[in-house]
Amino acid sequence: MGLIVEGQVVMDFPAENEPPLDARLALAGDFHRPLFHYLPPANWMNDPSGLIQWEGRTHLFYQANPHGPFHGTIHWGHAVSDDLVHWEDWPLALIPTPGGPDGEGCWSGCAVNHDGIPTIAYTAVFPQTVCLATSRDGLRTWQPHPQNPVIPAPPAPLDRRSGGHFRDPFIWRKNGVWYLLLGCKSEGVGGLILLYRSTDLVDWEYLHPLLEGDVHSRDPNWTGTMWECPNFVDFGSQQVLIFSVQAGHDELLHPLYTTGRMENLGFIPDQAGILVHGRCFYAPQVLRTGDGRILMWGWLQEGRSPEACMEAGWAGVMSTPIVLSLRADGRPGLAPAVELQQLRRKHWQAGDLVLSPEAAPLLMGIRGDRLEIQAVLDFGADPAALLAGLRLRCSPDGREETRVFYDGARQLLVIDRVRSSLDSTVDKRTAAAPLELNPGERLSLHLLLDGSVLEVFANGHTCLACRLYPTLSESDRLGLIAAGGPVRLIALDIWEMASIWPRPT
Ligand code: DQQ
Repeated sequence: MGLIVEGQVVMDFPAENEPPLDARLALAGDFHRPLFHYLPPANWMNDPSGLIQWEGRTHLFYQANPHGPFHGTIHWGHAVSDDLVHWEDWPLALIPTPGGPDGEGCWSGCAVNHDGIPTIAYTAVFPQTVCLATSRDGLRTWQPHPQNPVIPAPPAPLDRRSGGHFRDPFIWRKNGVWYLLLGCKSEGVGGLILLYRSTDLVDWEYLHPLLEGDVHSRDPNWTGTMWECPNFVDFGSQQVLIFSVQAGHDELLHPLYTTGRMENLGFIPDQAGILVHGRCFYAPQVLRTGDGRILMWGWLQEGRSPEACMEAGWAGVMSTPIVLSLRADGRPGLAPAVELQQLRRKHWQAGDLVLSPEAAPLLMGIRGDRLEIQAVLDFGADPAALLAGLRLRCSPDGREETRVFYDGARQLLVIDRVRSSLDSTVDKRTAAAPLELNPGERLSLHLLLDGSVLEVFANGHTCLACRLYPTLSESDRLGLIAAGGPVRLIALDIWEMASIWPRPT
């Protein structure tokens, strides 16, 4: 059951006869390990893939390496939920077939309901091709399609310029026709999203690039060299493309969005930006739920070394479920799904107090490393000179702390990790997102802290995520910050959050 890798014991993925909960228990006590965000029992995970609702249950597949906490021989892991919050581990869904088109891995893709037959479209490697798998037993086991690969190579015009990088099928159906997007690159030009269509999911006609990047432009954001994991989200009057940006070789930046309108199989772009800031949240996938919401999960990357992941025995975690909407100003709205509220336990409340720089108040008696925090701050008529927010994961001696604040002068929402850990090997770069407050607009912060995971949502549209690795077990204190002048704290709510697993893990 264990595998020795370079002197370390690495948990092997639980086989059918080894209940996943036991594998989870083996990692209990690791205070960096999240308890209310989904992650596999052990080892590696990356992108969410194949999100689908089937007979009232939500199926979350994900990129998994069952043989260790590193990216290699990628399989599809599988978890199932009744409420979007608690998950059951199911057996691996896709396993590379030696000698087959996916012999070296089953990379990202999607799942659709093909007239009653659950069908996965995924990236088989190497070379990168699109393959199908179907299930006849309620999504438990999956069989390869006899005509695999159904898209065997990049389209002729991109044969050489893509360098074979074309992957991550995303499929939807409109008026009886299936449409498919693939992420791609054109050397020296930029990232691409390719559009295909089909009537049977097997024969695909390549149409054209739906969106193209410009590797030479930085306006409004650099869009990198390769686009991965495209998503098409239809809000009726507007459509949104979401994709993740790779820079150079293997450097993963962040997901971008472009809003616009799909017309005559073309896409007319409108606004564009970074969907989630912090260089941690990557490769999101969306799911339209039965009640009409668009939910999104992303992969929260580690911010520690491969050696630290080997020692921990796990790497990668799924983001919280995020509701994606389109706001009146045409920008995406982002907020944690309300289902998370069932995990709220002990509650602390404070309100209407003035945070003055002289008395940056401590939150006495409140401790925790699994918390939901909501704070409403009023910066008054001129926020330009002010800075205010929260301190968390603080040690009593002040050696470790992470600060989350709004900097009015720079109009930035900031996660300052410079002193987040005494470990010099972990990522402690400051993460920031632009955020402009309209005159009189308050700042509504919504934080989710879960071991090493920190997600920050602000004013229903700005989102930052990153990882924290404090070394001291007592780094679980909280405090408030104010600088430049007084800021009013209108309301503060803090909840301890329950684990999503039935036994302590
Ligand atoms: N991860 C997958 C690829 C995808 C990348 C491989 C994004 O299919 O492009 O695990 O993280």
